[in-house]
Amino acid sequence: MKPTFYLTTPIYYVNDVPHIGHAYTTLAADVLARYKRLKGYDVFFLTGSDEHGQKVEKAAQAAGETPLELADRVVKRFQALWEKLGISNSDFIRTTQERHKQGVSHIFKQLMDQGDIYLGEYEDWYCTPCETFWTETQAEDGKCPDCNRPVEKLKEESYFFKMSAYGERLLAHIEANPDFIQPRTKRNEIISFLKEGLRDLSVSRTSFSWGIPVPGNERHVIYVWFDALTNYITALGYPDASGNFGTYWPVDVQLIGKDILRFHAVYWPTFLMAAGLPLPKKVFAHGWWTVEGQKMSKSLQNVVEPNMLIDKYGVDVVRYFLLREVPFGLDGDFSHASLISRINSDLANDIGNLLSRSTAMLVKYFDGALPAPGQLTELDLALKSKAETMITTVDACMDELAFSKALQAIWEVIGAGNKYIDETTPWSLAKDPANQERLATVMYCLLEVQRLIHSLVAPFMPETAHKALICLGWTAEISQHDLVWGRLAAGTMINKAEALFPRIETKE
Ligand code: ME8
Repeated sequence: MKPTFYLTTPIYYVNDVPHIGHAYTTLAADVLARYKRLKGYDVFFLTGSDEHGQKVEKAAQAAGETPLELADRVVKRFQALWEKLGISNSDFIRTTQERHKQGVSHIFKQLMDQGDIYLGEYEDWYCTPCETFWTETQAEDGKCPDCNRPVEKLKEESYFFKMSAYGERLLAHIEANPDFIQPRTKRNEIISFLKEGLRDLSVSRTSFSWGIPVPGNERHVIYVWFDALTNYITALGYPDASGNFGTYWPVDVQLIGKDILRFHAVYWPTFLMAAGLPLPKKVFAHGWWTVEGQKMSKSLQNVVEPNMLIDKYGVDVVRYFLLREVPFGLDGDFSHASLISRINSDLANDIGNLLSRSTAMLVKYFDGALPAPGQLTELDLALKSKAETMITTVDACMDELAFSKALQAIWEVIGAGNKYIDETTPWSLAKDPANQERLATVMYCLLEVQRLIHSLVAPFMPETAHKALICLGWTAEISQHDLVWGRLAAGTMINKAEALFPRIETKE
């Protein structure tokens, strides 16, 4: 039986349309999912949409729709983008689906029955025009942080989750499992937060109605984060453990942006502890993208639309750029200049050129039939050994979610391949029939190294790798057993490759 691997993205709010920030998390998850499948795992990859709560209710009101009409409309845009980006998710959960609502009611009721959720009173600052509660610190100077109008102290009946009872256990868990929260700086933030002690958490609202009703008290709807976080188990069929839930839980990796770490590293694990369920193995919070040095926002009108980028540059360029440009876990900046520079140097020059040069030579010197290699020289062995190192380095990087470092390791071998051509000068070997065996060896090494390169490029740029591997005469699925030197058989017919990536001409 294959080992399982379950990974998730956040479920995105349907009050906003997808932008590169959302695409980034989903893309990173997709690359990891594809890599794990290649390594022989039975992968379950979940994404979805977060459709309840006041934000969505308000956005629907503003658009003159019901919340569900709004959700139906926006969710299609997310799903269409994921398809266009080549996202290979196994399922897509919507929090308005029956399977989700039932699972949420189930866990909420269990926690109520065992006394971990109790009815109490919520007292905080309230902005009536905005219908929003604010904490003491948020409502600084007695003003609403949204509209700046005065707030008043208000009491509201609310259900509370006994989060305070789980803080110490969670802290002990984090300390005993150094890889649970990553990267390390984020882990430290959560540890400091927990050391201050946890308060009980208000987990229901009565001020609006767009949500899942509290079991047995329909005046309350369940707090949107309690509802949303539970998606990671309801999508697996929780509470029924006979199917996917039994197979895939606990989740191996939860990918999120740094903005929602506290929800995933504090609230979610304490809910799970209370429910007696195992905790996620890893939560990884990545950084945020700015655009040309500025925060991405609707009011600045600088929101980068992935559809537009894909139409202009192609899906693999977008996939490559987002994962190569910034080390996963750090903040990064999106700029057109750096995108174009990556296209021209890494893609057109490095990986594209290597393939077109070498396949053209093979067609020219051997009529497209891959020759068997002779004895490998030191130069050839050095290339082979670089390819082998790449395979182990990429594997280690993927375990750490160091996508950019993995790509760097692949590009080092691409660079070595181009250098190998310059050093072996096949065009001069071809001039003398006495060098035929040496030429055969050189050509074999050149094509075999690219088979390995493109096998590892495949999770990042599936279309590009597919095109390249077909030129290299490799039509089989890529499997981990083929991640060894020498699998490309002599006699394989090789096709001359078209340029994989056209250069983008820019005015100085
Ligand atoms: O928070 N850079 O949904 P959301 C990088 N529904 N990533 C970004 C980004 C940026 N500028 N902007 C957004 C929610 N993201 C909740 C989640 S999960 C149970 C519920 C990404 O639509 C990043 O992954 O606001 C962030 O965590 C997510 O989008 C927030 O999406």
